[in-house]
Amino acid sequence: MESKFKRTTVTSALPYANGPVHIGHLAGVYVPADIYVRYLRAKHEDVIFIGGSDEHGVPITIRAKKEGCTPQDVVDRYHKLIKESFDEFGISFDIYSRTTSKVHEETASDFFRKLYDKGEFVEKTSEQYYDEEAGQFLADRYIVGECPHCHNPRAYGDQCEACGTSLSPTELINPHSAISGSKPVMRETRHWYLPLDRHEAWLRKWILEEHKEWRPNVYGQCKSWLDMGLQPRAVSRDLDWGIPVPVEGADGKVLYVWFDAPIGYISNTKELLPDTWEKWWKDPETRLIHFIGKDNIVFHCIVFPAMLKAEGSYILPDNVPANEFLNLEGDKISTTRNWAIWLHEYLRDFPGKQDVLRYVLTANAPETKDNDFTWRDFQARNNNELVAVFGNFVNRALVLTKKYFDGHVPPLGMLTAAEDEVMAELAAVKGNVERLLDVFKFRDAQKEAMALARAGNKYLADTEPWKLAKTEMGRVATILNVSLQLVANLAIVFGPFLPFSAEKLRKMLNCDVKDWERLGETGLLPEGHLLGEPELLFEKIDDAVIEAQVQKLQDTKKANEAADRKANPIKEDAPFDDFQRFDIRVGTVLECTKVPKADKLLQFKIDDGISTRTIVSGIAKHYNPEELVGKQVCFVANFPARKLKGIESQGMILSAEDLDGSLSVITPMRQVRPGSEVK
Ligand code: B3M
Ligand code: ZN
Repeated sequence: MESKFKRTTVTSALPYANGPVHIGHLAGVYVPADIYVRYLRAKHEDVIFIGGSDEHGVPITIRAKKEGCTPQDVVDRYHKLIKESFDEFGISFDIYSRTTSKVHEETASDFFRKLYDKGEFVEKTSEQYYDEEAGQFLADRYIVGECPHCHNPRAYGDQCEACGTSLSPTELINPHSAISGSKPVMRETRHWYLPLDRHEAWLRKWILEEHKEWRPNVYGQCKSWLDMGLQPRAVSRDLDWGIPVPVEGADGKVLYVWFDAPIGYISNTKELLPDTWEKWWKDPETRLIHFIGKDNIVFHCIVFPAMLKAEGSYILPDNVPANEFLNLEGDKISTTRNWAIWLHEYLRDFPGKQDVLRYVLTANAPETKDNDFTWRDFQARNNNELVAVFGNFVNRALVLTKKYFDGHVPPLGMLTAAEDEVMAELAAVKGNVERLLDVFKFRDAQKEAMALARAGNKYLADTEPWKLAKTEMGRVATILNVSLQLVANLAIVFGPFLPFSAEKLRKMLNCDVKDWERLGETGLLPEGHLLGEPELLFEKIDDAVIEAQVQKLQDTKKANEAADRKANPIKEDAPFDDFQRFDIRVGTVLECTKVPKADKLLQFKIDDGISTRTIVSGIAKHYNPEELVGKQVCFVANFPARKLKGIESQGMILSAEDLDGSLSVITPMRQVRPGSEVK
């Protein structure tokens, strides 16, 4: 199909430079974007790949406060780390710059000014949360409280990370300052708003009618935003970190990070191509594609397009292939809880195995729903697919050629049904992969590429050339010729997905074949061509290596649980009367024994001053029964009796829970008469 486009501008979300990047970033945004760009380059299309760090906004200043350094220190450190991780994973940006660059500050500032001059903003004074202790307004993540939708107690003023809803600070229940913890007051402040309501009509038509091909998750999110009705959005903030609002009387105000960050795509293009950047952003023959994660959909499909339209000279995105989230071992990836596989740590633990992670993340890409990364799956895909299928096929083809033909591509003889079958697979692969990549179905596309390796592997297993070596050298030659052509095709088709392995293959084949148009050809390697040295393309990953990674995550989980207990907040106010209804007494332990077949339970006989009562308590892991005999304990005396392991328990012994979950029985400081009331 002839495309109406001459060139493609590919952007990938600018990660906040407030921490390292993890597998969720890679899976959601950067690997798919990189596959796409490498694919277009292999087709010799005109494409640029724009990336960079997002260095403004509250996430950065919060991190600086936590670390006791300046926001500039934070972004300098993480920009470098992030950029290195991307480089190492072969994310082939044409530029990876930053939103603190001079070009960006000018570009964003001019952009604001242009909209301001055109009357595209409305100015409004409103009351916003203000922290009197810290002496500042509480924008976005500076305010935390309970989510009105899912009741997560740690939702932010701009978003609840538990349920994904975007919020405004005034929606939070029990809001408090993330800086001082204090209860904020309302104070008046003046800001500039982008009146999205004015843009609603054309946005509806543009997205809902003209972009029905967008992924269902993207289209659906846009539709629900549009159906709710769009509201004006503030594009400035009261903060001291960011790009100053470039108008009179705006002291102490900066551009909202979500206003300047997407302009970063434009600034970075300008920095890359100072003379020709405009054609990549303003020519209707340019196709603009934004790769992002699902939490950024509204900004890229509604807010940024409205900004571009308001400016007037820009094109709009043609597609926004947003991914859902990747979870890790069943739990949501969380930077603050260190529940992540950090790229720089992966590289340290698995040097040279970038492609393995790329492969697994694509095979499990969260394209249509959230997906889970597990180390077991990682190992299985490496061992059963990359090693046992792809690597095994390549290795056999090359090693046998070296053995029987001294590393020269042998001549092709008569073809049989086995060749017909594998050639049919080869003939189909280009069309199959293209059809999928053209619509951003990376995971299925990679599956098709793998199907070719599988077909090759099966072909060798079926034809068993090693058994024919003494008797039918002509047949062996044919089989190896066909196999080597398949290997050369694998180098092309896997180029976008596994760039390091494709490079290795080209070296082993001593052939620089990359050209996508040649995919499917049966004569990529001429007869007599001398191959390079065979090497292992992938290697098995042992159980011990995987177990160490699983253990590391378990340790993190334990540490998080301990921290949660520490952070265990005080419950809501309760009336004194409620407390008085509980009859808490001191008793002396007369007997204490383990409950058979219950590893947590101890059975007590307690002198309660009136009689002897039996209480069963779940503290067996924390005490030897003998230690407790003769001690005084506190217990709730008026709970209805209940049966535990067949024993009737007449009360509940009180303990304090420590950070690590260990329990310590509550005991009065001085001996008291059994039956004394605790009040
Ligand atoms: N930095 C949010 C994020 O990292 C934001 C993306 C900006 S893209 C212009 O998820
Ligand atoms: Zn929520």
